[in-house]
Amino acid sequence: MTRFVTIAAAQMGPIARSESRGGVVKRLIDLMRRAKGMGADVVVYPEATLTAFFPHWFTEDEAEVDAWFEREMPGPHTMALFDEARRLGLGFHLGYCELDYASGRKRRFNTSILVNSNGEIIGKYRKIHLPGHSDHRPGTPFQNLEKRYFEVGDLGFGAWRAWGGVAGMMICNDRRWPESYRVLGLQGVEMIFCGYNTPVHHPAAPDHDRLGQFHNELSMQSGAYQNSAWVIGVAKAGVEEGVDMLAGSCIVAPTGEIVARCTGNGDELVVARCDLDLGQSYRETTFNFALHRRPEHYGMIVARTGSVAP
Ligand code: CDT
Repeated sequence: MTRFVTIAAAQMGPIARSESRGGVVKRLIDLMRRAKGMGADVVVYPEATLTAFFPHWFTEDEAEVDAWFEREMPGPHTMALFDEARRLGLGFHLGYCELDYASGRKRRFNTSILVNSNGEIIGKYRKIHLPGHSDHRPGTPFQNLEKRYFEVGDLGFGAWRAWGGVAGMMICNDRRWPESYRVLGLQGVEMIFCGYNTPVHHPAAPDHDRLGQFHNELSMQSGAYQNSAWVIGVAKAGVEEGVDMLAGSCIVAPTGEIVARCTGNGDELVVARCDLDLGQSYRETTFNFALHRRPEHYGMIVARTGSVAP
């Protein structure tokens, strides 16, 4: 029997620096209710959903940084979202900034979770490919300080049985790296959830700006196709505190085709009824890993000629 899951990509418009967590959660709940009305089983929210994307600003004030992070999940503000998901019988994916004390010291991560329709957290991922820099760059129009405010994730790329299939997560910059998809693909992942906060302008390489949407789609479409998986890419869009953010949230099929795409810069939903068996013919033919993938041979040229890498 064919397995279908109806997935909603819940793009968020800009979040003001002054906007409260409670205000954001209201917006999330509104999107969730609308997604339910559109037949969704799962709602996918973006990276760092609960606040403005603060790595765009520099501060040395630890308390100010910590204020952007969640100490518990669900916490006082997010509990309402979990309650609503349970009431509606919907699962969701949420990106947020996590303050963690489990190791005996304070650690900050850029995190995402999978929550089932009983409101239980069933999967957690901490972002691995942190972009940007850790030093203050006052000459640029905005900062990209993820390397300053977050540690590299320590949970690997996991996969979980959920919604009748196998689900995995990556966060924003991870989507540009084939390794992210392949590690998930090797675990048989069938749906990959990825939130992003991508500025239209790239201060370190402005000549890339005109290609922003192309690179976004290129990365996710190739990742989907080469790993026979659905990829759901969900943006924080619009002009947020002076930073123009790339929109274009979309749902990509294992064929590599985009089947649904947001068209605006605000809070917006697109929904696709995803056939989880669609990847099967790719997994059994072109991308039959057991039959065609030959990692034991990939280093041979380096062994013969020496690596040119520095
Ligand atoms: N949040 C995040 O990871 N943003 C980065 C900006 C890098 S500029 C190419 C991204 O990959 O979209």
